[in-house]
Amino acid sequence: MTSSLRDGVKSKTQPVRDTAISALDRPVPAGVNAAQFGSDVAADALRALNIPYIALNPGASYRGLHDSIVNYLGNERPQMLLCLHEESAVAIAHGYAKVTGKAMGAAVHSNVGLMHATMAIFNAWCDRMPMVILGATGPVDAVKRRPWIDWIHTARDQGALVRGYTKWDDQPASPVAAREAVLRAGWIANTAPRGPTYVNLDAGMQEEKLPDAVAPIDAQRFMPEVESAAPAAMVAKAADLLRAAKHPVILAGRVSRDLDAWNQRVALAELVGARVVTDLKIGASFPTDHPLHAGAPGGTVLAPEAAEAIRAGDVILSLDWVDIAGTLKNAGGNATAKFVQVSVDHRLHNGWSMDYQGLPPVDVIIDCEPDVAVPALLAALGPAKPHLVPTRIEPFKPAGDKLTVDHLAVALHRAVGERATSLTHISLSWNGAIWPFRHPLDFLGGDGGGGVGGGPGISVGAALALKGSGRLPVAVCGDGDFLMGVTALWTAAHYNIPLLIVVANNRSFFNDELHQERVARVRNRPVENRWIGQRISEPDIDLASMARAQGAQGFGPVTAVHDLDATFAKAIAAVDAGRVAVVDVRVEPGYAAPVTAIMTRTSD
Ligand SMILES: Cc1ncc(C[n+]2csc(CCOP(=O)(O)OP(=O)(O)O)c2C)c(N)n1
Ligand SMILES: [Mg+2]
Repeated sequence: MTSSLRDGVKSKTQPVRDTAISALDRPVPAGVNAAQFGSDVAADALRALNIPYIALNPGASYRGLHDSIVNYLGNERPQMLLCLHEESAVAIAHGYAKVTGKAMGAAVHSNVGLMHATMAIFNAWCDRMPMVILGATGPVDAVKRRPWIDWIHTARDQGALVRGYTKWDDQPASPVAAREAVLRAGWIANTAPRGPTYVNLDAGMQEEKLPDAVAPIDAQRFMPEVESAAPAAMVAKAADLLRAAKHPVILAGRVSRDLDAWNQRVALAELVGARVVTDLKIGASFPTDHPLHAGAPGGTVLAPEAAEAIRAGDVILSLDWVDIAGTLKNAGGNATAKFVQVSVDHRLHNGWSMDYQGLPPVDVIIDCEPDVAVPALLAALGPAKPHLVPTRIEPFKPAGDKLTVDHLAVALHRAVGERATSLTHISLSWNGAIWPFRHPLDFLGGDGGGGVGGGPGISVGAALALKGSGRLPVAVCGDGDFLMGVTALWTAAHYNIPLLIVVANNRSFFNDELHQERVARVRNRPVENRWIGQRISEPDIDLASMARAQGAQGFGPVTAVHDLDATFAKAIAAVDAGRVAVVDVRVEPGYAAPVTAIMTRTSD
């Protein structure tokens, strides 16, 4: 791991390979040093992408490529990370990208593996995270197909399964075309707006013996680093607006994990005196205990202070905010403010997925990434003022003595103390007021697409990227989320990726209990029935045993507030010793009062 990760990931740095991981799954030397088959050429291109790992679940459609990675590349750069489900393979690549900003690889078998992978690909797409997904089809040439199995695993247009939520896909017809496709897939995935790409390698092409040696190319020249610049005229207009603003607001949205860029955002907010709003859907973008931060960060529900700041704002600067129109609606509207949008996201929008959200009013658009626009705005606005002193947030005191998610969060925060910690995932029940974020890696954001089950895999991928950085990776998952993605933990256990997962176990798909309550209220039917078809009990599931079954260390169930501290201390010690630790905390069902009020309201 590069030392810069300790201070903030430079978006252009790649973690170096972890020697404990690279010592695993070593093949006997195959003595192969020249490409002989179609898939060897694709493997060469994969190596040129400079990705350390490819998370996969195997399948005959890509047995050619599988052999090339093991016996031609020697299972390094990329090294295979075996996963028990395609959804976790893709989620691991997603989590890795959340930390590094860079694409990892994932490989999934034919149409069926890709079908398993779809939800995780959608999550990564909505989260604008890069990854290169390699897939395969049975032989396109029907003459080469094995009876039955190759026929069911061959589809006319396999990429169509994921085309609505990938940036680009291809099915190259020759080894040289496959090389080009893999390079293009890496280049497009890593270029903003980032996202998953998919290359479908014909089994026949992979297994074809090369008639002649393929002439080498200088692969890096085919993947130029794309640096976009902030258009000067638009920066000047935005700076004029901000300079004249009396109540400026910054919506700090999708930004990098870079610490310099973080500090520049703080400088900009301080220079213009803007209130800043952040969002739990995405990674930390601004210190949440800074005096200019408006209220606690929220997800679907805005803190009252944030809503008030937005309503009162005269100039609102969005740094690639996920949903300007929806946020305005939630805040109660603002018909007079001028909007400045900094984003390249519009380049990605398509007709399949509406994750682009409502069309917002925009008076000035700076068509580049926020990390590029903010220094340009600072330069246009003149020297920054001295830094403000951070506010002291009063310690949060959970109400009552029944164990709630708030008790869990307070005790967990106390248990990690002052050490650098990355929250790799949070539960739907999370209360943003408890845990302040002071560094871009303190919080990595949500699953992107609202696909439950991503939490464990995303956290394994993030922990992989953080390994050796000195940061403690900690995930808080709902029990529903954990149960859907639990087998991702085996991959973490096998490859010695330390990680702490705390399960906020309310023994329910509780979010949907609130939906049923709302429907019952609207229809004047008994709300007491909201739990039916939602509760995960009788029998209660032994989550610690499920963790142990994957090779992790399982703790709990913790059922009393006074047992939290000692259990978290033991679990963190296990993570420090290199283990995956899972703590099952039995929490009372329930969300924070404002969230419950909004979810169960009877009017729109
Ligand atoms: C793949 C998928 N299935 C179903 C849903 C609908 N859904 C949204 S939240 C939720 C409950 C999740 O349960 P859990 O992780 O335990 O969190 P809790 O609501 O209990 O806090 C469900 C089923 C979804 N978003 N994604
Ligand atoms: Mg639950």
